[in-house]
Amino acid sequence: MAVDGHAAVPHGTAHLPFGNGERPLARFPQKRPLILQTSRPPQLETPFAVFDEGLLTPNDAFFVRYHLSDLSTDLDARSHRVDVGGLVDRALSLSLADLQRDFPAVELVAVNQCSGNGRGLVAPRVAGGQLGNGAMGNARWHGVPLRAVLERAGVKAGARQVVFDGLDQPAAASVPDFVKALDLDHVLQGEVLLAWGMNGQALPFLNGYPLRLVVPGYYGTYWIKHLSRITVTDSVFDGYWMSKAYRIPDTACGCVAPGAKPDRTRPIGRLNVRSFVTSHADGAVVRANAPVRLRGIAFDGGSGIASVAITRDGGSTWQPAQLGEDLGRYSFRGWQAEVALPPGVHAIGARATSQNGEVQPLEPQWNPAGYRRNVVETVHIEARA
Ligand SMILES: Nc1nc2c(c(=O)[nH]1)N[C@H]1C(S)=C(S)[C@@H](COP(=O)(O)O)O[C@H]1N2
Ligand SMILES: [Mo]
Repeated sequence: MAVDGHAAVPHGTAHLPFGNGERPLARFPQKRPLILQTSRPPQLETPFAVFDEGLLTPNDAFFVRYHLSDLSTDLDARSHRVDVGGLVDRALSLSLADLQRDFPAVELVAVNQCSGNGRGLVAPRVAGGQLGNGAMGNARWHGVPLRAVLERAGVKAGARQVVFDGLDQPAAASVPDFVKALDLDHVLQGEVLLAWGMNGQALPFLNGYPLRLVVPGYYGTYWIKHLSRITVTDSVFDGYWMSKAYRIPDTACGCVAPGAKPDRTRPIGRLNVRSFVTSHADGAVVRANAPVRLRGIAFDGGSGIASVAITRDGGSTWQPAQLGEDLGRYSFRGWQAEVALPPGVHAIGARATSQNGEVQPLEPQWNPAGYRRNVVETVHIEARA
């Protein structure tokens, strides 16, 4: 399959909730019209209303993030191979059929969220893709645990990290290839998957066809698409995308005072806790003093959601929401709450608490790259008599 310059056909305009937030809607293969952030490489944001359609984000609406413009034009699930090498007893070269035949497959629902999700809302503004909150999605992933593949290869003593590369390449020599690494200990816990299935279908081309890494609870940056090479190393991998990019301040909150430069940084890791109202967009109008059912989603980095509460007064008082079906601790968790609003404009906030006690902050936490936004978001709803 190929994506060329003619693939993006305008389908109207989206308005993200910040200055210069107008974006064309574009239609790429296997995708419904999505918010076009860049076309080369394709970067597409999910229109927020999609998150009210259900807990699983449909494949054709799932966001797309790339760093490199030279996408493979020769992707084929029959000929694709992933090579496993480095500090192993036996180097492997596995086809999809090998993975499907030789290892027990598993399914897991997990959120893939870009580190910069919501960056366009960060103040003071920071450089990088000015995203609304649609650079996330929740899917049922199908694949084999990387641990089983590494056991087959036999990891040698002294191994420290596992390094991942996909088929996309830089279009300019000045841009480093997109290569990421995880600690071996992390991978050996067993949840990291080599996945070919997404919501019961093959991965869409733009989401990593035919094989991608799924790193439950971790930011999307580690979820390497078109995965082709896995290398076990005895060192901490220091490629550009680990040692320079995708780093956060090495402080307890991962944040610094707005505008400050951190003294030390560390690689970004787990998702922090977030929640959103999905039933009503900012500016929605409802009937005053009649029951209004608010609906939304919440998630965290894998401890699971303990509770969600609603505020109508900037955080002075909170009304508990009811949690919905539990699709697993890495999944979106639905919630709902009923309110009756007197006439006027109401600022409604939802705040989630995770099972490990993490709570969304009422004030935004800042870092230079605009990563890990998780402040309580506000939706204004107007109640009319
Ligand atoms: N091969 C490859 N994999 C990649 C990237 C990339 O540029 N190339 N970007 C990463 C980043 S930063 C994110 S947020 C996720 C996004 O996954 P998606 O495009 O399927 O939504 O892919 C990750 N995997
Ligand atoms: Mo990302």
